[in-house]
This record gives sequence, structure tokens and C-alpha cells, in this order.
Amino acid sequence: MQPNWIKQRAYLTPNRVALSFHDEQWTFNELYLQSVRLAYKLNTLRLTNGKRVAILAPSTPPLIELLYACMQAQCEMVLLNGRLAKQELSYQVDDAEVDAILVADEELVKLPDDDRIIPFSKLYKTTESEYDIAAQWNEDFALTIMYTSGTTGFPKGVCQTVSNHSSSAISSALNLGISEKDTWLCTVPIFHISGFSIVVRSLLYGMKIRLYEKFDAKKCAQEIMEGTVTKMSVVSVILENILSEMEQAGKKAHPNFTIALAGGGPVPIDYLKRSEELDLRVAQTYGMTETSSQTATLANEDAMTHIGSAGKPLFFNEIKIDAKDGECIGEILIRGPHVTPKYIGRFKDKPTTSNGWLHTGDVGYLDEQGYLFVVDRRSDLIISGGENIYPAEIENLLLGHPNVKEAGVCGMEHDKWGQVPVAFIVAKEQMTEQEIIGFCTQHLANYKVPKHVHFVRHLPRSGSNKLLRRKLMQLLEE
Ligand code: S0N
Ligand code: AMP
Ligand code: MG
Ligand code: MG
Ligand code: MG
Repeated sequence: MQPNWIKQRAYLTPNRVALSFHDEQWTFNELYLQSVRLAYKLNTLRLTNGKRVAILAPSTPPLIELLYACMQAQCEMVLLNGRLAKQELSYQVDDAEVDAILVADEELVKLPDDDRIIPFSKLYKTTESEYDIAAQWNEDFALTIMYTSGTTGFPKGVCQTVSNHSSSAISSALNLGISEKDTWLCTVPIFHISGFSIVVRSLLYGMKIRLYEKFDAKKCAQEIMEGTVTKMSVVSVILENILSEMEQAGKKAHPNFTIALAGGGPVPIDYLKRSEELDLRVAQTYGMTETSSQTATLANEDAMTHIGSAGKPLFFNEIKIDAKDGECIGEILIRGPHVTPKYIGRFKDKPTTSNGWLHTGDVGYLDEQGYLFVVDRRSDLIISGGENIYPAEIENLLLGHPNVKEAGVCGMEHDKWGQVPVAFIVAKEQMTEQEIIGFCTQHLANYKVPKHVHFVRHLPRSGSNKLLRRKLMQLLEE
């Protein structure tokens, strides 16, 4: 068992600032009291003790309060990605068989009609029914569920338990260090583990979150240069935008600022060198939804000597490379208390580990000193600005178009987003790129819509007729 984090934190350091947003701030006690009231409202709606709720809301203080409330009420929270299209969101709430969908009023338009929807305004108007809020939490309780796409094209709901999250936060602190002066800038989405893990660290460390609803490079750079924040989580494109702002301002990072945790994909070495010039310390990390964030992180003192590495596994975690005899590069396997114990929905019977090890599908190696280098991503995964795109998901959709005979999707290097998806189509009858893009825009998140569509006569296939995605780009040379 673990103490109820919200209650425990409000008991230990009630008057510390928990959250800052624009020019307002909230202490842990204020958030605690507000979340108790919301938990009583959830109780009136019979949303307590293991009920499953989906949440769709922007990164603003009402979301933080609701996350606290759902945790106190012991609801399993399915965090929905607000960039997804209606049918993608429907898939997730149906697959997760949620009991309710709690939606910020301004985001209602993003969802199709569903009897389970409860707008925040309705939740706030609900009467409060007092009840005994659990003082202790079961370590195996699935605090959050996040969907991550898969090779089959069907996203998998990943359970992240109380102990997954707490062991991740503790490992992170052992690696990055904590100070009571810490303020973690959160501009990554809270529906991803990159963002939610900041909420967990805040509760466990008693640390302030500086929250942004939307990424604003100028303001983030300013906070770093003025030392009003000490840590932040970034993906490459966010880091690059901040570096450009700082270069333009001609100012270095304030000494208060200790680390930018950079993950969700590879970070170009050039960005790391530019960061060094600006005294902006960056810790490259390798993490994923299935591991409730970081598995390995490069300690800052190794940043320049092991440039390009994602570091060593954190204290409680292990990494093993599954390589063929005589080779050192192979699939990255992970073991540790942060690894998800189960999927839900259509993948509920699929084990997450084999002999205790999570098979990531990513390819890498450990050098002689045990530093991890990730050299290739799991099966054709495209990462655009930190958002994952599986080619199969787009191909499945394209194959549903009456005029598409065959479809293949792969990633193309892109200056801003790192990579973007490109589609190759064998059409039944002549059609235009715009028709395909329009069709995709209707059914997919914008970042998944192919940036280019190429009509071709055939797709590269293996002897067993399997699509060879890595050869798609070569069609352009023919
Ligand atoms: C980069 C971000 C901030 C860009 O969003 P922005 O600037 O707010 O865009 P919008 O104004 O909403 O839209 C403008 C146009 O841009 C398109 N667009 C937006 N995002 C993307 C994108 N990613 N790819 C392609 N296009 C995009 C919009 O569609 C719009 O286009 P039009 O005008 O045509 O409609 C934003 O994308 C962002 O926040 N990205 C980061 C996401 C993220 O956090 N990913 C990490 C996921 N992985 C994990 O969580 C596991 C790893 C992990 O835990 C971790 C990761 C990082 C750091 C630390 C950790 C850790 O271990 O703790
Ligand atoms: P997600 O599904 O959003 O949790 O994405 C996790 C995936 O991002 C991993 O399986 C990797 O493919 C990729 N990734 C995360 N960190 C790194 C890194 N440091 N270098 C390369 N790829 C990474
Ligand atoms: Mg969008
Ligand atoms: Mg993802
Ligand atoms: Mg769309």
C-alpha cells in the first residue's frame, strides 16, 4: 500500500506552491481541498472505487484539480489526446469501456455524441455527497491508462499503476536530483506520460509545476533565462524553438535552471551542442508510455563525453540487448518496477512482458561502459514532433477508400517535425492527392495526415508479399 498522494502531500507541505499558471498560483492544500469537493461530486455521479473515466481537457488548472479528484476517488483515468480525430477518440473510449467521459466544455466539439459525456460545467453543478476518501492506495491500482499505437494499427490501452508511477518518479529524482526550490515547466501534454509524469513528480517531491496551456517558445525561453523555472521536459522540436529564441535574445540559461529532460525521440546532436553554448543543460532520456516515462537518462556530467547516448538505466531499471550471436546491436529489452503489468480492451490478454522483460521493438546497443544508444525505432514508427504515428494505422484507413487498391506509408525527414508521414498509393482509377488528404483529414489527427501522396504502379513487396516500407522512398527514384 501507499499513502493517498494528494492527502499525504497536503499533510506534509500544505503551504508550498503546487501549481502556477499565468499569474495565479495554488498551494497543495488548496488543490487538496478543491479535489475533495470534486471527489464528492464524482461520488454523487457514482464515479468512485475502480470506475473508469476518460478525460479530455486542455492543460489548465481545472484539469490538474480533476486529476487529483479522480485519484482521490480511485477512478482509473483514460487520458485522451486532444489532437485525435473523433473516430480515434471513439475507438479509445469504446475499447476502454469507460463509465464516463469528463470533458472540458470547450473541447466538447472534439467528440461525437455519447451518452457517457459529462461536461465540466455539469460536474461542477452536481451536488456533493460526502464519503470516506481512501487514505491508502493499492500499489497495483491502475491510476492512468494511456493509448499508444501499435504495429497492427490498433492503439493499445496501457495501464500505469500507482507503483509504476511512484518508482518512475523516485528513479528520476535519484538521477536528476531534487531541491525544494525546484519548479518544473510543463508545456508537454498531460495526456502523454511526458506531461503526466511531471504531475506525479510534483506530488511525490512537493514540487511546483509551472503550467502552460500551449507551448510558447518565447515565454519558455524567458523563464529559462530569468531562472523562474529549474527543470522542464522537452521533445526535440520544443527544444529547438527555445534555443532559437535564446540565441536571438543573446542570453544564456540562468544558473537556477538545472536540466531540460529531452525525450520522446532522438535529439539531433547539433541541438545538444547549441544547448551547451547557451549553458542550457540537457539530459537525453529514453522512455515510453509502457514504462511510465524514463527508463534510461544521460547524467549531465556525461552529456558531452557521451553525446548522442540516452544514458544508463535509472537505479531500479535494467536494460538488456537481445542481439544475434556475435552482434552487439539488437532489440532493447527493459525490466523494472516501472514497466506496465497489463494492457486493457482488445489487447487485455496480450502479456506486456516475456520472462519479465518488456520487448520494446526499438533497436540499440550498450557501449562497453553500459551507455545506451538507440539506433532505430520499433517497427516503422514515425515520430512527428513527439507524436507517434504508425504506418499501419494510416494504411488501414487508406485501404478503406473505395478507389485505393494498395497503400504504403513511411516517414520522411522534416526540418521542423523531425519526420512526417508520406503515402504511396496504387489507385483503382485516377484520383488526386487532395482527395486522399481530405479523406485522411476527416478520420485522422492532423499530424497523421500524409504530407505528400505519391501515386505509383506497384508497391515494393517481399517474396511472401509483405509490404517493404523501408523501400517505399526508392520508388521516387524510379
Ligand atoms: C511540439 C508541439 C508543442 C507543437 O504544438 P503547437 O506548436 O502547440 O501546435 P498547434 O498550435 O497546436 O498546431 C499548429 C499546427 O501544427 C500541427 N502540429 C502540432 N503538433 C504537431 C506534431 N507533433 N507533428 C506535426 N504537426 C503538428 C497542428 O496540427 C497544426 O497544423 P494545422 O495548422 O495544419 O492544423 C506539440 O506537438 C507537442 O506538445 N509535442 C510533444 C508531444 C509529447 O510530449 N510527446 C512525448 C510522448 N512520449 C512520451 O510521453 C514518452 C517519453 C517521455 O516520457 C518523455 C518525453 C519527453 C520528455 C520527457 C519524458 C520523460 O521521460 O519524462
Ligand atoms: P510512446 O509511445 O509515445 O511512449 O513512444 C516511445 C517511443 O519513442 C520509444 O519506443 C522509442 O521508439 C521512441 N524514443 C523515446 N526516447 C527515445 C530516444 N532517446 N531516442 C530514440 N527514440 C526514442
Ligand atoms: Mg490537430
Ligand atoms: Mg505516444
Ligand atoms: Mg483531422
